Amino acid sequence: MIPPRASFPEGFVFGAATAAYQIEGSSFGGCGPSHWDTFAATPGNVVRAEGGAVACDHYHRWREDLDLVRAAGFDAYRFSTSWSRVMPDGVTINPEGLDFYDRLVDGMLARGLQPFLTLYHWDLPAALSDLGGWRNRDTCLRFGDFTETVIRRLGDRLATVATINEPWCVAWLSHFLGAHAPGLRDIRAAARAMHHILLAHGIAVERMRGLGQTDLGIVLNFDHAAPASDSAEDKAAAATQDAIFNRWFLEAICHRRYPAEALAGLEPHMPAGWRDDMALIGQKIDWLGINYYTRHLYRHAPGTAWPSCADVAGPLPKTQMGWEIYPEGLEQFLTRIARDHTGDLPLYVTENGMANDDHAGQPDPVREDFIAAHFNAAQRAIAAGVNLRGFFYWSLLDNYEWAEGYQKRFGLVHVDYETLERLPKASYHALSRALARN
Ligand code: IFM
Repeated sequence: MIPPRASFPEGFVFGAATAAYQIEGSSFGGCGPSHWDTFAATPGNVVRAEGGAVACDHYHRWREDLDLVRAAGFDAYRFSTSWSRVMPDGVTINPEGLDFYDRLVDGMLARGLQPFLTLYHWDLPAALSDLGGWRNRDTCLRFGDFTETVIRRLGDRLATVATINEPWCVAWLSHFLGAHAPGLRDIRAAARAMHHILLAHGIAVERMRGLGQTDLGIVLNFDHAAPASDSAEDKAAAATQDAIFNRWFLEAICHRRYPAEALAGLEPHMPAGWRDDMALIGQKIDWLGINYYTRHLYRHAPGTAWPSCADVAGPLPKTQMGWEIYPEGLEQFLTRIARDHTGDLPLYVTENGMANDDHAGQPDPVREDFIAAHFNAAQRAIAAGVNLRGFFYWSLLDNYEWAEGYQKRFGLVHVDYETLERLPKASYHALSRALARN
């Protein structure tokens, strides 16, 4: 059973999370093309070559969607602003785009929901991608301009602002593993993106502080990295993955450094003068967002170039994504991050959830159990003294799961992609019973 609201500390924030490209519909409202539109249009990149042109049509159905957030009993809604909607060519403002987010934020407030904004959740304007995207230092400055444009318009009504969602995905997954836009497999591109995405964060925080904006943070994703065996080689492989995935961004933000295990491979490819940016990157933030889904087992892969690691299938039950269900990892990350890096800084679980092969109207007990297990893990971390302030379920709606297209269903609410009809799942109702104020 999902632990009830009353079993969490007073004032704990419960929310649902989404992202612009995954739900809005990028063909509406004067939105420009993003690198996800072009990536998806290239055969072989996305399952069934699906893109976000219509997605869940949230651009037109946002009122109904916010009603669903409210009716579930959530306190907050985590959403993102599409850079290509606000600035279709990356620099010129589209007033229609800003008006949309203005209405959306007012809609949240009218329903008593706290707006948790993420400025960048991956939809880079294609025009900036043409200029090198996150390989190009100039993109960080353009991101500063975008940030200032959004904050000048919405800033007076936001509860919190995150600069970037999951920099590991923006940089490593997209420039080294090639799985997300722009689909590169290039260590030099990856090293530059790994640094520039953090520089963009630093510039954005500085620009927002200049405007007097408060409650600023960043959302990092964490993936428990375990060795596939007790061998020293497999342990070293897991430690390298841990450094790239879990420590690179965290240590830059909290300690103004990059971990040696990751620099070992990346340093020769880093942009000139990167050390001079570390103070800006590691400036004070007000909270940290933690996205957690699963763990991975790693083995040493002899004869391959750095990082010389390979994935090994784990034995635990898996979600529709093929991800092992491992709630202990959430507790471990929360306690480890607070103990080693953030101290008393407020933390939020900004994403946690599972994809399941849901069919309209059928119960989804596995998702209910998944939520219960991860709420329990969060509670154990709180009991251990972690300053955890809230928990956001990913996601409100079934939506566009990037390279996986529309087949992977993470929503508390089922979406029929033919009719775009929304149908709350059993897990939505179970969670709303847990969140009810008695
Ligand atoms: O759908 C994504 C989201 O955009 C970022 N975090 C992970 C989710 C599930 O893969």
